[in-house]
Amino acid sequence: MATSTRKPGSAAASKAASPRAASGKAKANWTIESVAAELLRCEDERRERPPFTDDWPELDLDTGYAIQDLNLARRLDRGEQLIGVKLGLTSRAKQQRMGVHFPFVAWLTDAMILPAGDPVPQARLIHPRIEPEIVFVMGDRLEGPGVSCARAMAAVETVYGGFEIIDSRYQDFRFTAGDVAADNASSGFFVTGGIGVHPSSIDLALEGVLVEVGGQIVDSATGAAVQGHPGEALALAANDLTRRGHAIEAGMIVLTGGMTDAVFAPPGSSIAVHFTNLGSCFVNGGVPA
Ligand code: OOG
Ligand code: MG
Repeated sequence: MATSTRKPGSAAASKAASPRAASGKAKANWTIESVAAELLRCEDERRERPPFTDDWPELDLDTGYAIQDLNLARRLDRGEQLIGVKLGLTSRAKQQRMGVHFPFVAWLTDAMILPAGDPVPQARLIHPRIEPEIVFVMGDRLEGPGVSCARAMAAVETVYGGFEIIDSRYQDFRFTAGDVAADNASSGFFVTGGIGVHPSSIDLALEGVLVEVGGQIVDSATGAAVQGHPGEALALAANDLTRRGHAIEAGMIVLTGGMTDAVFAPPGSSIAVHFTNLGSCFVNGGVPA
């Protein structure tokens, strides 16, 4: 894959948490390396924890991205393949729920693919939630700066409906932008639906989705909920990644962000997302881990 893994940025890498003597309680002296290692341990051990910014308020978005990139390198070192990118908090519904009011970008590897029809892998997850997303498969490489929605859409080969299973490593999904960027935007698993169309054959701003939990429709949206048009989210990702020294490569998958608020997916639950033109995807909450 041509996309390189950036070394932790020197500006961000030089920041570290300083113990707060004033509180009278010794605080962990977090660094980019130690936060990255702790997040991967939490993921492997299915362990939730408080957000790092409780101890390290200076952990900002750029520092979070440095941690995210370090953990991408660790994921690749252990044999995972980089297959795409995901956007987080591109809709107002998601931003309002999570209390972070701007979008950001994270990585997808092949370990995050869930075959359609598989249950939620509870044994690998802490508190999974499901959100419907418009998904792109890229035909051409996309690199900023200055990528527009139109140029972004011209680089898309196929559009799918799908859903993401997010799983924050933070207790109660409580985090700041820096925490959640570090945590690879709560990545867990994702599923793409069975109907793929060329972008010119669908009006994505008007593409509707219904979210069904246990046979009841609990939420709905159209593609316009995602930055006005999911192509705007793709352009945003290309421009943001260029700033970080990366590009969106041909063949990559792009999850453009939850269109509605996410719904919990405990064992025994039964969830479906129904798109106007892009078909339906179903997932079973499975059995307790
Ligand atoms: C952050 C991940 C957000 C989306 O599509 O907005 C995300 C979270 O909500 O825990 O994947
Ligand atoms: Mg998502």
